[in-house]
Amino acid sequence: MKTNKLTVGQALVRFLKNQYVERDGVENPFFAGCLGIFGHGIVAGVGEGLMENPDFRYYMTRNEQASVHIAIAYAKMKNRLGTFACISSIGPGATNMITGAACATINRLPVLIIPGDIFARRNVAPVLQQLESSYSQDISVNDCFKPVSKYWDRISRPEQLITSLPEVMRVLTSPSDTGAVTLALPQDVQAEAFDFPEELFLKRIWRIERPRPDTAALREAVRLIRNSKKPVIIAGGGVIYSEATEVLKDLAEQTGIPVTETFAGKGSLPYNHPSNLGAVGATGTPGANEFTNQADLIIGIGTRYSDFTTASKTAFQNPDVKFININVAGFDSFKHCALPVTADARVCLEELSGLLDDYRVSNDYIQLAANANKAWDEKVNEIYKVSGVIPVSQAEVVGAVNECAGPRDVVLCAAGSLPGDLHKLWRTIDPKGFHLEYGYSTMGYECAAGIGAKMACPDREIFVMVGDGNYLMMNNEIVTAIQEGIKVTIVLLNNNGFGSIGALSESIGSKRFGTKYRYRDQKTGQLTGETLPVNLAQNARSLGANVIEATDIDSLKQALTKAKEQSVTTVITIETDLIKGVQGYAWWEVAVAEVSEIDTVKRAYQNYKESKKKQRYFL
Ligand SMILES: Cc1ncc(C[n+]2csc(CCOP(=O)(O)OP(=O)(O)O)c2C)c(N)n1
Ligand SMILES: [Mg+2]
Repeated sequence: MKTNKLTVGQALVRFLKNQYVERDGVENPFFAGCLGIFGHGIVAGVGEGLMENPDFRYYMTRNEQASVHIAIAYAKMKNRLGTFACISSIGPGATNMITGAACATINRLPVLIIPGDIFARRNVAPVLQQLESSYSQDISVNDCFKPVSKYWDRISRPEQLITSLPEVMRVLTSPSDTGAVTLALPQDVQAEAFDFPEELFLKRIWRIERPRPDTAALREAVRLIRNSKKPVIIAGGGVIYSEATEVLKDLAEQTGIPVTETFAGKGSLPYNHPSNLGAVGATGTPGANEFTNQADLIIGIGTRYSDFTTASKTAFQNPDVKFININVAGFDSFKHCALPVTADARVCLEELSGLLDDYRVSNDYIQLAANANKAWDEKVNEIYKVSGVIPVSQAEVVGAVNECAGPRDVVLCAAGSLPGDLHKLWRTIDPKGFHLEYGYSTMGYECAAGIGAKMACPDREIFVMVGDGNYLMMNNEIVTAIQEGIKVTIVLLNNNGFGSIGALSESIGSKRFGTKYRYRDQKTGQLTGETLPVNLAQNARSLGANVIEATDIDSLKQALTKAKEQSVTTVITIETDLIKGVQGYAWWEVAVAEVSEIDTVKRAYQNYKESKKKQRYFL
C-alpha cells in the first residue's frame, strides 16, 4: 500500500478537494472551498493545510455563525449538490457555529462543520477557552454540536480520519439524512503526521440517488387518488431540491390537482399557473387555505409539515382527510399517519403520472382553483399599490422589489414580518427565485446568506430583504462581500423595532412590550422614550457598501434600478411603517397566559381557547 506522510490538516484538505457528486449524469465538485476564522485552535493544523492547497479556496468571514449561513445558502441554491466546509478555532469560535449547524440540520441542508478542539493529549489542560468538567475529561464545548448534527465525530488519533471521512460524505450527500456534519479536530491532532494511504486522496464521486417508490405503496397511492374528489398537493422544499418542478407541472395539468406551496416549496409552480394556489398555512393565501381546509386528500411532496404549513394543525378540517406523503426521508413520509411513499420526488411523480392517465378532478374543481389563483393575483395588485403615504408600508416595498426583479432573480430572507409577507405576495416564476430560510428563521441569516446565494448563482441578481432587527444582529458579512467582490442588493427596511413580534405581542395581549428600539424613559423606567439615533445607512457605508437612501416608493424604484447596474454590494435603506401589516388568513399557535391581571391578555386567552378547538390529530 502506497502511503503519503501528511498532517491531519493537510490530509483533510486534500480529501475534501477530491470529493465530487453526480446526479442525472452531471458531475460537480461537492465543496466550493472553506469558510472561517483562524484562531490558535485551527491555524497550525487545518490552517497550514489550506495554505498548502490554494486550489481549495479559503474565505475569511467575520463571524463563524455567518460562515455557516453562507454555506447553507450556497447549498440551498445548489439543490444540496454542493456546500462549504466551515472551520473555527476552539471555544467561542466553535460555539458560534452551533446556531448555524441547527439551521442547516432543520432545513435539511448539507454543511461540514470543523471546529477546533482541546488538546487530545490533555497534559496542558486546562487550555485557553477550555470548558472543564468535574466528571469527565472527555468533554469539550464541541459536544454541544451533537443534537444539532446528523453525524458527529472527534478525531483523537490521526488514523481515525480514514474511517471518519467516508461517513462524513455519506451523510452530507444523502438526500434523506443530510444536515450539519460536525468533525471536531483537537488542536494537537490536527498538526500530527501519519502515513495516510494514497487511495484516500483519489477522486471520489458520490452518486446522489433517486430512490424509486415501493410498488405496493404506489399502487395504494393511486387508489387513494382515484377515490378522491378534492385532492390538494402541498409542495415542499423536496420538490425543488429534487428538480421535480416540471414533472409536478405536468401532473397538475394532467390531473387538475391544485398545488399549494410551503416556504421552502415556493416556486414549485410559477405564481400565475392556474393550478397554483400559492402559499399554504399560517402565512397562506385565502385560496390555498380554503382548499386545504376542505381537501379529502392531501398529497404532501417533500414537506416536513412545520406548524406554519399546518396552521398549527388547524389547516385540514375535512373529517375524512387522508394524507399521502411522498418524501425521500421516511421520517417525513410517515407524518400525519399518512400513506408513506418514501422516494425521490421526481421519479415518484413520473411514475405516478403514468398510473393516473385516466384520472382527472372535476372541471368545477379546476375552475375554482383557477378563480382562486386569479383572485389572489388581483389582491396582490391591490396590496402592492402605492398609497403615497410616508413612511411607506412594507408591502409597497415588497411590490417595488418584486417589480424590479427579473424572472430568474432571487429574493432572500429569513426572519421578521417579511417572510410571511413574501410567502403570500411574492410572484415567483423560477424554482430558485424564492430563498426563504424559514425552518429555523434565524435572525441575521440574510446578509451572510446573500453571499452564499450569489456564489452559487453568479448569473442571478440576489435581493436580500432584511428588517432593521435582523440587520443589526449580523451585518458584518458586508465586509466579506466587499473583500470577495461579490455583489448583492440588500434592501434594508427600518421600522425601528420588531414589526413581527410587536404584532404578535399585540395579538396575545402584551401591547408590543419590549419590541421597539427606544431609549429607556427615566419616568416610566421602560423602553418607551424617543426613537434611538441609529443611522443604518451610515453603518452600511462604513463597512464598504455602496449605499442609497430611499424615502418613498419612487426613490426606492430609482435606487433599485441603480443597484442593478452596480457591481458592488449595495444597501438600499428605507423607513417603513411599524404597524401597517398584511392581513393573515390562518392561525398560528403561540401560547397565551392562562391567568393575567391585564384585560387585553384575558381577552386574547379567550380567543386562543376558541382557536385551539380547531386543532386536530391525524391518526
Ligand atoms: C436569533 C433570533 N432571535 C430572536 C428571534 C425572534 N424574532 C423573530 S423576528 C424578530 C424581530 C425581527 O426584527 P426586524 O428584522 O426588524 O423585522 P420586523 O419584525 O420589524 O419585520 C425576532 C426578535 C429569531 N427569529 N431569531
Ligand atoms: Mg424591524
